[in-house]
Amino acid sequence: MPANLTPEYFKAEKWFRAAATTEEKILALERMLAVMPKHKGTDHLKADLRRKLSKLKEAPVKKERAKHIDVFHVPRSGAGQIVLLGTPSSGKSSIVAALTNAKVNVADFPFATSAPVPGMVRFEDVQIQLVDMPPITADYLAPGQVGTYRNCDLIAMVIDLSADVQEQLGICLDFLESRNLLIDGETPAVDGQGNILAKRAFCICTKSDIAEPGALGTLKKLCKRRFKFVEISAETGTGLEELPAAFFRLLDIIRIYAKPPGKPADMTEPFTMPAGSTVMDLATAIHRQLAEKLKFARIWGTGVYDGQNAQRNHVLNDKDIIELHFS
Ligand SMILES: Nc1nc2c(ncn2[C@@H]2O[C@H](COP(=O)(O)OP(=O)(O)OP(=O)(O)O)[C@@H](O)[C@H]2O)c(=O)[nH]1
Ligand SMILES: [Mg+2]
Repeated sequence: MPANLTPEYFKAEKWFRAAATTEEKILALERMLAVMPKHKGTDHLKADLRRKLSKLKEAPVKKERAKHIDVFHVPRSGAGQIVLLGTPSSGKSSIVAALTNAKVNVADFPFATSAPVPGMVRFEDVQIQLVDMPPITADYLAPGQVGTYRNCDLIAMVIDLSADVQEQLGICLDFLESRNLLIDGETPAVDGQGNILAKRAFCICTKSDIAEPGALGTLKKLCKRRFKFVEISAETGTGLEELPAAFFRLLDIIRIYAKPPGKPADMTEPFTMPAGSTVMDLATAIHRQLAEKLKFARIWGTGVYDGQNAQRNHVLNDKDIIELHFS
C-alpha cells in the first residue's frame, strides 16, 4: 500500500468495497482515482484501479441485473420519492408509520429495519412516496443501500434530538458527502450517462418530546449547510402535520390541471412536474409525439388573466389550469 493515501481515499475505498452494483463500483473507483495523491508512489495503484475501472465499464450490465432482485431498488410512485437516512433508532420507521399505511417495524432496539419499505403520504391532491430505510453507522452500511439514495428525489436525514446530534449529523453527512450524494452549489455531479448523482436533502429532527435542551439549536449551529430543519415528535404528533407540505415544497414540484378544449378541467388528478416547467414540457409529458404539433395553450392561474393565450416557453405555476391546442 503506497504511503500518503488520504482519509478521503480510504472513504472512497470503503464505498467501493460496500458497493453492490457495477454502477456504484464505477463511481467509487472514479472517486478513488480523483482523490488519490499524485506522486510516484501511487503509480502502481493508479494503474491497477484504472484496469479495474475499464473492466467494470466493459462488463455487460444486463446479465448482472437478471441474476438477482435488488431489494434496494424501490420503484418510484407518486409525485416524488423521499428516502429517509439516519442512525439506528433515530425514529425513521416511526415517521413512516405515522404518515403512511405502510407496514413498518418500529422497535425499541436498533437495526429493526433491514430493507427499504415505501409508503405513500398525501399532500392535498398529490401522493408523495416516503421510503423507510435500514440505519447507517460510522462503519455499517447495508450492501446496495447507496443505490436507493442514488435514485430518489430528496433525502430526509432523521436526527434524534434526544441523542448525540453532532455524532448523527457527522455520520449522515460523511455518508452523503463521501459518495457525492449531496448537491453542492449550482452544478450537480453527473455520471457518464448524464444522470444527476447528487440530491437535495433536509433534516427531520425528531423526538422533540424528549429532546435534550437546546439540541435543535446546537444542530443548526453545527450544520454549515443551509438545510431546512423540521422539528417533530412521532410520539405526541407535534409537527407531523407540517411534514406533507414541507415534503411538497422541498420536492420543488408544481401541479398542473389539464383542461380539454370546451370542457371543464380535470381537477382530480394533477400532472406533477419540476418547478420551472413550461407549456411545452407539459405537452411532452402528456404525449411526446403530439407535443411537436402544439399550436398554442390557454391558461387559467397565476400571473395571467383567465384563458390567456400562452407560448410554448411560458413558465407554469403551481395549480395552473392549461388547455392545450394541437394542429
Ligand atoms: N419519545 C419518543 N420516542 C420515539 C419517537 N420516535 C420514535 N421513538 C421511539 O424510538 C425507538 C426507535 O424508533 P424507530 O422508528 O424504530 O427507529 P428507526 O430509526 O426506524 O430504527 P432502525 O430501524 O433500527 O434504524 C422506538 O422505541 C420508538 O417508539 C418520538 O418522537 N418520541
Ligand atoms: Mg426502522
